[in-house]
Amino acid sequence: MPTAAALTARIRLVQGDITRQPVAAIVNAANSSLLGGSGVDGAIHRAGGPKILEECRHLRARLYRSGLPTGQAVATTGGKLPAKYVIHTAGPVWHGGRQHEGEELAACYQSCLKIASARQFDSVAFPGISTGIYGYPKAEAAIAVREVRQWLGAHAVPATVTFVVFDDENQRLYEQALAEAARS
Ligand code: AR6
Repeated sequence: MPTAAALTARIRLVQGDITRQPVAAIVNAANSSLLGGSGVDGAIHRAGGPKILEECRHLRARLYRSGLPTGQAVATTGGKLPAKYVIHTAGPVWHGGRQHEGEELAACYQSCLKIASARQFDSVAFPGISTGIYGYPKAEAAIAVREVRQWLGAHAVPATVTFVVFDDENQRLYEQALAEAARS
């Protein structure tokens, strides 16, 4: 089991646009259709170009005819992005917190990390899955930090995880969650 300091050294926090991150894979807060949307999903498809959607369409037709279930993830090319791959996950829509949203959100992080590990993606960047259009309270970012730290504690890959936040509020909340996790 790595020390708390060793785990902390493998986690980064960046404020900005996830489509510009020079990592092996970025995570897309997608939806079950896998066919694109707005928010970070729209930004990724715009910046990555049509190859990503092409692969998503194939995946829909072959593996996910009823859509990607909430909490699961699947990887495609990164197209023209600096990241070679995109890991698409379908986060939960927030319904007040009593409909297993927490477990589903945790499952999203686990599914993405499992793919990164299996495919030897050395570095992965996550947006705040579900914290935009899907309405998940931003203050619950600690879930993301906890899941990532747990994973890194037990696995060597990915070597680093970057949390990419867009707004100042998320920046502050993640800083807080990371500092708390580092102390525990
Ligand atoms: N880089 C980093 N973070 C971003 C970016 C960006 N370029 N753009 C937005 N965010 P959202 P969701 C942040 O709404 O809540 C789509 O239509 C944003 O500030 O993109 O999971 C999908 O197709 C927020 O904190 O995703 C689905 O239908 C976080 O990314 C639905 O929205 C997630 O916001 C998914 O909703």
